[in-house]
Amino acid sequence: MSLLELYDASLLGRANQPALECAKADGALLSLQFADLETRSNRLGRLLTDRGLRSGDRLAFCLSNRVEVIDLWLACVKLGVIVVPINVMYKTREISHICADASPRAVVTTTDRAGDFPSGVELWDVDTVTALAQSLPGDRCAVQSRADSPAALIYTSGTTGVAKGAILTHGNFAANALSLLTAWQITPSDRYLAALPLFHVHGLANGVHCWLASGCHMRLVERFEASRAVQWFEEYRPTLFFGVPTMYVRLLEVPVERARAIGAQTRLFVSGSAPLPASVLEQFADAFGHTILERYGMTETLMNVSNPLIGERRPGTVGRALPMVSVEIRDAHHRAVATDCVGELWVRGPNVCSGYWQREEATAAAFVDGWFGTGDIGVMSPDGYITLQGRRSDLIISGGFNIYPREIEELLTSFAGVHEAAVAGQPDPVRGEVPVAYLVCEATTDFAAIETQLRQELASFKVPRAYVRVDALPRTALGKVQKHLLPSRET
Ligand code: MCA
Ligand code: AMP
Repeated sequence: MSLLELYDASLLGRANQPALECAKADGALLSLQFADLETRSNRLGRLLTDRGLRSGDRLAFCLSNRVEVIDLWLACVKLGVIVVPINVMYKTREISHICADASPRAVVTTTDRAGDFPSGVELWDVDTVTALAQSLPGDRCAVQSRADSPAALIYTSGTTGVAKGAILTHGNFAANALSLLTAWQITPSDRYLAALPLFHVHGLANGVHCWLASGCHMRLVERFEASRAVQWFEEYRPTLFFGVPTMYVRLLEVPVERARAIGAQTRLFVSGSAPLPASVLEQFADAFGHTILERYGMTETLMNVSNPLIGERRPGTVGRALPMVSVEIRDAHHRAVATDCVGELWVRGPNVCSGYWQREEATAAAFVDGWFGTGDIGVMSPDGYITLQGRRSDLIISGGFNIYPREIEELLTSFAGVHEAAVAGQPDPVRGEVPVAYLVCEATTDFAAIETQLRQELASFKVPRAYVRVDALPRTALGKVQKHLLPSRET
């Protein structure tokens, strides 16, 4: 099944229904029906075809949330072109790796970002592309994709710190959407406030796909801003909100009467991408009158596990396996462990990616007999609720964005005078965790100079919030750094 068949119930079946609203460059609200989205993406598809893009080619985008990302996604799905989203916060080094690995035909971006791209990468200005497409025919021209045809390469890192492109197929996105629609009972009468970035799975595979597959209404905002969130909730009156824990922490600042009113009009608040602290869940319930529904997923697998819409949303757990998804907790020898015993989560289902782009070894290492090893450690209760307890790797999650310490450690040790480096997550009440760097270095090492250089090379959320000089890194007999023994500190 091509994803387009899933979208057609909305694009064609609900053609004259309101579909989407978002702010235009001048601040005025743009309102579109599904028929408008169909025509806009057909026109863009013509332009992509005229520029030589064919099924299986890659096209990247590096954009904040805007309607053109939706046009681009739909046009690519229609043509079988594989979309490569790039985090807008990434700097040249991070972008260069993705471009070299995925070799996209072009990157759709804004002119102000041109300096961040390596030479040799073809850049298409989003406004120019949109303007040119407007004069092209608006009738549909689509190729037939299959469930196993790749729809997107989404970059995510393993313990190595080298980002790999998870190959997500039409079938993966369709299965995820159908599973969430069923589990969370999303219907055409829902109103979804989309504040998550569309370059990640949470905003794209969950947000955009629940919208398109259900035919509900979506308000797309450029990015989440705590100071404007109340206004969006009060004006748009969403029934549905998906967020990362940092967003819910920020929403706790909403005055209590307004929080109650927002809660009264909203049907469902979902949290994921990072652990939701039980205290936030409780405070949110007091203020908004809603128990946030927490779920768990990964870029490679889309959504695996969710607390129920109806039934007990158990605090501290991520709930039970979603429809069509099998979850097993296993020991190091791939044997399933008993309930209440700790192990690694393995998953299998139509939601799981087909592997990593052009990385056979990494793909082979990730799968055993069709099961994918998530690297997440947890336990399952006798009634199937899963509690996550950590990760096999030392991944840091800050504001819902992933940080791989190894990437930063390698940069740090490239500075003259820095002999050894370890980066560890420090608890943070708003972002969940923030990175802190521990350095074995010369007395003359200039942390400010290191910071300046790192800001040029790393997305801002990856830049350490503090630098700590240590005499030595605590290591095991085998030389592995024991990060839990690093001195904790105030940031
Ligand atoms: C944050 N910043 C951004 C954006 N978001 N810059 C550009 N575009 C964005 N979308 C930058 C800010 O400029 C600032 O940079 C810093 O991040 C913090 O921003 P601030 O306004 O203080 O925001 P906040 O209140 O701390 O909230 C941050 C946030 C953001 C909005 C919650 O972290 C966010 O959008 N997180 C979502 C991540 C996400 O979608 N993860 C899903 C991954 P500076 O530091 O320079 O001041 S997919 C996944 O994990 C799996 C599959 C799953 O289960 O979902
Ligand atoms: P990513 O590689 O960006 O797809 O991040 C996926 C990782 O985010 C998972 O492997 C988990 O470690 C983490 N994650 C996602 N949802 C949750 C959640 N609800 N609670 C704790 N961790 C989560």
